[in-house]
Amino acid sequence: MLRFKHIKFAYIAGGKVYSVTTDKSVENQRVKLTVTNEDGVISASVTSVTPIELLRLSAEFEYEFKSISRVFLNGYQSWTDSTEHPINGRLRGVDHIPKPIADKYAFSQYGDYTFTRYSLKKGVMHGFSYGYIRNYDVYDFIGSLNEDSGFTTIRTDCAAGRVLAFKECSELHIENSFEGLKLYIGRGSEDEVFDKWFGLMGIAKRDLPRIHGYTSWYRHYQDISEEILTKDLEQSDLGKDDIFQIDDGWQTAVGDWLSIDEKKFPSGLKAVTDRMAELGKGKAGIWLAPFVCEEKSELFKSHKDWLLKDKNGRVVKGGSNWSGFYALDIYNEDFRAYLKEVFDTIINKWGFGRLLKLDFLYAACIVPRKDKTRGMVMADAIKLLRELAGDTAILGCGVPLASVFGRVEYCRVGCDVSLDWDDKPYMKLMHRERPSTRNCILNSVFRRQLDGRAFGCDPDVYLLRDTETTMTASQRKCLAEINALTGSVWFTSDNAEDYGDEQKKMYEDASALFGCRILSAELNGKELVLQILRDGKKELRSYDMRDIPELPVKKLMP
Ligand code: 9PG
Repeated sequence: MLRFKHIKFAYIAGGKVYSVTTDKSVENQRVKLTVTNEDGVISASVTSVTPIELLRLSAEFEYEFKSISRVFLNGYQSWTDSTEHPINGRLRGVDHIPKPIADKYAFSQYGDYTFTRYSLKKGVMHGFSYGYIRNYDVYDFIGSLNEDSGFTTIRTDCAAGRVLAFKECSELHIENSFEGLKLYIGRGSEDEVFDKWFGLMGIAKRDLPRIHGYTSWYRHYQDISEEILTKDLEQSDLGKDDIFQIDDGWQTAVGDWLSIDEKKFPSGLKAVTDRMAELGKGKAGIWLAPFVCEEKSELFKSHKDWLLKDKNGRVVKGGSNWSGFYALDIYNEDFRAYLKEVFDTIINKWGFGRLLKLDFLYAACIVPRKDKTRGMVMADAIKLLRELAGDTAILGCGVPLASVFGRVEYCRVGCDVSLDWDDKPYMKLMHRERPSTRNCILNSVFRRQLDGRAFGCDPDVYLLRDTETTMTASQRKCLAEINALTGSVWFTSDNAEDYGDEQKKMYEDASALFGCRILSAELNGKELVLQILRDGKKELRSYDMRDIPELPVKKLMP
């Protein structure tokens, strides 16, 4: 069990720094720190009679790590690699990347790199919102109950037998009160600890149906058009309730969501949703990234006041996709009005009423404010999206997960798959959010407990085709089977017409796993071993996680 030691609290008042280490409530004339520890919930909240600036609020625990212990710490956002590690594990940030390259591609913006210290020491690892130490089938769990007031970083130092939980609050100015840390600490089986945690958060289990469908991304990337999509649609075997989701590439520029690329879609997007209805194939879904705009967009050029600024008044990059992109300020009223029009147009005028894939959401909270933590900003951003989407289902993507618990129907839990197993060798130098089929699979497995509790997990697509890909047949089979076992989203970017006997067999085998439960998952270096329950019987399945030398790419014949 994680044993609570004490709280560390520090703040600035009247230009002076004050700090205290305590396991119970303390107060002075100015500030009160209330510490409670009851029924597995530890909290530390702050009230003050004068304005103060917070510096640190953390809880320390002792833990006896064993050599067989496995450590899971949830990565910052959807795409961040999140897997179990041995107790001598390490995480790599972006410090190893030469600075000019890291700056050029704004690598630090995708994850936690600008505000989290990465250690080179073995066993020093961190994550956000929740984590556990697993000894065989016993989970020692730590999970925050109030991420809307600020994100919680959980950090282990396995060699020192220490676990720390930091509430995001440095530079936060408060006038009267701050909720602070609120942590559930529990021990039990997988179901016991996860059920208890979601119960304490007041998030009820939801029976979200598995959605089946097609997304254009991993077939055409941005190269889509009315002609291409109509052909995909006609050749697909989608049923009327499946989803046909148009991904990135329909807009003239990221950010300009009211401007459809007319060269690609001469009859507009309504023509595509109409065609779907006509064919009785698929319900309409679409991708957009509501909180960012690329450098070459009209929005970037003509609405500088909508751009998010850091404390020095500088615009904030979100990363290097497209022509490079910037974050937008969700508190700007004109920008909010624009988003309202965008959602109304997409849903009601163009007919995308079934699913919105809302992407790159982390950008909204890259910089905290004096009066709001990142967690507060992200919560406000998701509230806005929920209002704008109404009853249309949201598939969240590129988002700190705790902010969307119970608030979106579906959410991506890993990075992008790619047409390679672990992308090109030089890509391994990139950030933790980079595309990698292997990393995506591991995230799906080790975040599987969120499925049906937090939202329906989106493990990204399965790809069975043997054209354009360097993945071996067993790697493609692994991807499909893990998607079937862990997710509530069963999407592909393959064209079922291209399937030969091998693909058809893989499809049958994978979809036969729907409804089977993963009882345990062990990552032993190169091998992932799952114990699953199929028709009341236990079954072992093992998957090779090695990066096998690439195969020559078979090109798709025109
Ligand atoms: C559209 C794509 C697809 C995809 C999304 C997202 O870290 N990265 O470099 C990175 C690149 C692309 C990316 C995510 C991360 O893809 O996940 O499914 O919709 O946007 O542009």
